[in-house]
Amino acid sequence: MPRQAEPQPVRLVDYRPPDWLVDTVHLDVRLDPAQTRIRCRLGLRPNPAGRPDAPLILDGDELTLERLTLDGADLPAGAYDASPSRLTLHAPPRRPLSLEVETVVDPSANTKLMGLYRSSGTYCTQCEAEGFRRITYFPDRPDVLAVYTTRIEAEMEDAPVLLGNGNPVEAGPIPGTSRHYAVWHDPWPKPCYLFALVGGRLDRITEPFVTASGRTVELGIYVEAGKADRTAYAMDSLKRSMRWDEEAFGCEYDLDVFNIVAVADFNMGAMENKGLNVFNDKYVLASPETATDADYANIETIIAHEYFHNWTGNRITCRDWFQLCLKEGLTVFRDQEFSSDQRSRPVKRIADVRLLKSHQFPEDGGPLAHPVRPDTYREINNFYTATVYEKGAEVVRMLKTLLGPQGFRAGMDLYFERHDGDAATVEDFLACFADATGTDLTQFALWYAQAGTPEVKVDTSWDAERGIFELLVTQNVPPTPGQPVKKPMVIPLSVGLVGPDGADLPAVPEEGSAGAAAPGVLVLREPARRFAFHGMTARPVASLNRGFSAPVRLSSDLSANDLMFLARHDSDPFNRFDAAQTLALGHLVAATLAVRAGIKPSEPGSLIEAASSALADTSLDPAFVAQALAVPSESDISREIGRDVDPDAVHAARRSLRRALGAALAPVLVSTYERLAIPGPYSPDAASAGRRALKNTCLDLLAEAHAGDGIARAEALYRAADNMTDRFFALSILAHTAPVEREPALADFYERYRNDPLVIDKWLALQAQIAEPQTLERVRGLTAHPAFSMGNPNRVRSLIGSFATANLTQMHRPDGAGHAFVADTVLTLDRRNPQVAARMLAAFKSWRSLEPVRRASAEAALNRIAGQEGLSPDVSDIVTRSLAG
Ligand code: B3K
Ligand code: ZN
Repeated sequence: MPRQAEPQPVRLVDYRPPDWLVDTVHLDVRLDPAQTRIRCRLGLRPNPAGRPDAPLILDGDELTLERLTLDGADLPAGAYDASPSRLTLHAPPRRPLSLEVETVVDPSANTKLMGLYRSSGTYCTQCEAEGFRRITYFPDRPDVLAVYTTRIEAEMEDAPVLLGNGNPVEAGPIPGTSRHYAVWHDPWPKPCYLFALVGGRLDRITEPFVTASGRTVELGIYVEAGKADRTAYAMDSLKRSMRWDEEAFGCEYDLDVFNIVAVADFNMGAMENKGLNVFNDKYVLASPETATDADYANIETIIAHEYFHNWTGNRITCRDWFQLCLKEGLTVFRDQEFSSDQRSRPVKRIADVRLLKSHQFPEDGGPLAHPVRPDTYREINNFYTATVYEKGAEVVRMLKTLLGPQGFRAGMDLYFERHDGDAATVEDFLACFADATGTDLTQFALWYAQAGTPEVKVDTSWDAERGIFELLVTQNVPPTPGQPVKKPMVIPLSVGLVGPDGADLPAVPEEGSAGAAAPGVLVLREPARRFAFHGMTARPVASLNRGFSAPVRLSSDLSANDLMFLARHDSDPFNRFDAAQTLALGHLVAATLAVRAGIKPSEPGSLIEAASSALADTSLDPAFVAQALAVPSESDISREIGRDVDPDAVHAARRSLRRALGAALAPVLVSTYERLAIPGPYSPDAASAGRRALKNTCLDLLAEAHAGDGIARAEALYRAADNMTDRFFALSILAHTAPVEREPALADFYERYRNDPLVIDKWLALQAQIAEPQTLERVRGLTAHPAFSMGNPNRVRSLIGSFATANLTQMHRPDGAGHAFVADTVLTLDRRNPQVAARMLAAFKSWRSLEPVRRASAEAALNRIAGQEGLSPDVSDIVTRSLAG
């Protein structure tokens, strides 16, 4: 295979408005498993803001042109050029044109799952970011907005359900044939990445929803035959999302129908196509017997996220793909707020920050670091990252912190009013908040432009004589690829001063905090600044960055005693949790270094004390206590260590802390476990889920310590469980802590659920995560198991993705076999599905922080990939950036 020409990077500074606009798109799609014929008629006109005399260039990807007419007439041969990736009309007349293009595609052969493909017999599409060009030639860029009418035709038998964007117009049989058709019309102009169609044999549930202004919308969820009984929670989540968006943001739904289709083969979680969301079935289907509490929570969040895109993404879309965070960061913020309102706000915040630290911080600290709004890309699909999504959401959250709830809402209202129907930019977005509140956001905008996690250091001082408590706050933004020197950022630090009795003291600094931030929010804009608090009668303990108000790495001179005190008394639940985590992380880092040096780690006395007091406080939300008991992850510890990381030492240190906790707390863990093991029917609500989380966390620590009959209890729970949360948690405990009991339980689990691929995914993922040297062979073996398929992204992510990202000791085996295996898989997968391959390759993102032996092996694996001919642009981009610098 010839080496592919390096695709030229796309740069934000090169943005130019389109030369041609598309007002209308009429599609006629004749579905066929191998030869789907697409006739597409475009109503085009020259863009007054474009270049005069510009050719008309339409994007394509692996397309064959079957027919082309302009205003109804064939074009002379020299008037155009057609290649699989481009259709050019050299000198089209500068007036409104009607261009008709016919293409034929093979949905069954489409293994990239971009464009039109078949998933378990269902025809479906995925167009974001650049998949529409795999269906027809089109100016495939988000600032070309058109009104779409779609006629879909198929064999009645093959695809009795035919769905498109917008509202249904007409449908019926095609007389004299076995085929039928449906016409859909979407009145809202949209970019082509929001186009979708679906055809298949699908079951459906529907429910009406009455909007705030009294319109009735028909909601539909479509699933594979026989699975309609697993859609109730998704439907309920959808209705709650629609109501919440009306109440929290004044956003009402705008079509007569809203449809969701669940498919089994999907590159990501879900897709917000206008009026026709397509979902990975994992985020739709749930029953107590097959889904865990975490699955239910994910379904709620993702249903909400895609629905919220209707306003933040669809009604207001992105001018270009550099603006991705404009829809993604903002929509993640909105789904986080929704879930916080539906569940426990502090627990949700803890979970979100955990995710940010475990996924985004390592990205920001490694070779793949990029700004929330990148300014260059080779392959846009590689930028659907934790930085764009999760850090993007944190940036929106900081805006709210800085402007206050009213100021924030005023800015959002102005954004919807000013930009409805637009393809907007981050500047447009920020201007709304600046204008609505009279705030200068110039420096704040650096959050979108500068990569890297800011490091904030706080030094406290106490002048007992004058009653002055002072914080010296400094910031430093570390260098990242392409950005060696950084400017200081605007950092809103929510701070509390906790008095000796545990109550908050007034935290108003002497000079007032600059900016309009709420009381208790200090705003750091300079490299360093002092905040003084006068009139203090006793030395307070500073509770810093409450609620994780800024996504920074914070260090301070708080002592272990201060942290213990905060873990007990802080009125901010997030910081109560965080203080305990900081203590635990400190212990684990020291213990890891001790293990490496062959020294015995110190006893975790104060951690046991903190855990014991959390367990004893029955006034606390069980979900919160479960989070407080969860020992920082191996990836957290590795990140904290930063360099020369030995994953085996990390694992050993973490395991020994868990054992110590389990052994020391056995009696209270047993009593808590027994107290919370309440029989009764399963309910996925947050309170019940929280009780299960705490109960199972207790059991996990007991089993780890081989105390309190932990293993026997886990076996009993596995057998008696009436829901997947308990059964799978019990299985996980056995898999990780009981090598003997593990195998029969795994075999039993497979037999019970062998016909349920989503449950089998859990089984695959669990086995891939076992931290022992035999796991690689086990995973290799499972790739040949009938339940596994390289063609299904969920299977691949469950088995190999879990191994690569959630089993650090085995992925980073010192003999390099883990790296080699993942590299081989990436190469195999790249020929079939480059997006999934590239995402798996990103598991190497922290390779430089490994100790030398493992680092060399990771580098060799990356170099081997880089040396392959014919890599996809997706994999080539990740491997090049991973190795650079
Ligand atoms: N917008 C889609 C993600 C598309 C990913 C394309 N590679 C789902 C979401 O974020 O809501
Ligand atoms: Zn999204």
